[in-house]
Amino acid sequence: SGRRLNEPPSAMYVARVSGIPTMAKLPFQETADGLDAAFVGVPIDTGTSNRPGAFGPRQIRVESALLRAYNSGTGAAPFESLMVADIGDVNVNLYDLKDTCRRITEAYRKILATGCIPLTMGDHTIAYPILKAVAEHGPVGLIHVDAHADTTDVALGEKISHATPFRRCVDEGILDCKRVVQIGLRGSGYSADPYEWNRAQQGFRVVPVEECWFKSLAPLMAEVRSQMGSGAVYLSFDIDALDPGFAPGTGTPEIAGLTPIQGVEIIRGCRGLNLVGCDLVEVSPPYDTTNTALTGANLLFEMLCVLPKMKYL
Ligand SMILES: [Mn+2]
Repeated sequence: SGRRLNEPPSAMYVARVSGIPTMAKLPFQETADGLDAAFVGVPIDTGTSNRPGAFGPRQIRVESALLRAYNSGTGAAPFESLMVADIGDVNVNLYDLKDTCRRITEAYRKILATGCIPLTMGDHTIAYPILKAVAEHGPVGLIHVDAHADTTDVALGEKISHATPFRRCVDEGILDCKRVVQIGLRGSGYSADPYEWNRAQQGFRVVPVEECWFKSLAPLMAEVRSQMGSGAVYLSFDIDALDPGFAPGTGTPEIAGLTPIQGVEIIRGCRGLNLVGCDLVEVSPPYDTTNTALTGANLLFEMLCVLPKMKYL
């Protein structure tokens, strides 16, 4: 097209450890104007119920210095396909989660109005105010990867937290419930069948982790693609979907989770879908004894590599 696109500096020519840590060392710009996709941070942990860590987006950006320009597994060339930048963080209110949600929806209205696809980092509370902006043109499909269903109605008397985003979305008609899948759910519950509301009452497809153990998730994703069809889809990936052996730096870890390979299979399985937004949430650096933020950075790169209009070389 002749359009000059942003690309990360190659570590062949610019030392990886140099520079200001934007996501993938991409240029920073203030707004989404002119972008096809943008990395966005929402640095809050006030919706978290355990082991908080609001510096998740910042730490993912630091670790993302290891990312390179091409996806050697799929051939995706994101920086030859799309104009991408880091547009910094939403100006959150650390002392008022509801006001933060209002600020997020307002910020995402502006981002989406430019035609840009946001790739967001934060805690899981943010999926609700983001989806509220995304669904202003109609309900959307959802691929939700998580250890938890995040469909609690009320906790400690409050309707807004990292446990409630998809409940609020259902309340407000934001989700196309026949096009919702939740993958990797597990752990002890508040009842014997904690997913009954999701499955029986809302018609979500629920894939508990036991259905994921010991196998490739590529066949599952073929089914998910036909469930999603050609309509708008949002991908929300909670890092705690992965086994805490791989990703301990998170607030509410649950044993016996997905492998990073399965996480990548899920994201690569989204290729061809009409993705309108993605997030990677719940990275908590204070509890990160290994590579959780680096894993998060790579999963965000994989998301970028399946966005519409991607070229595969
Ligand atoms: Mn979650």
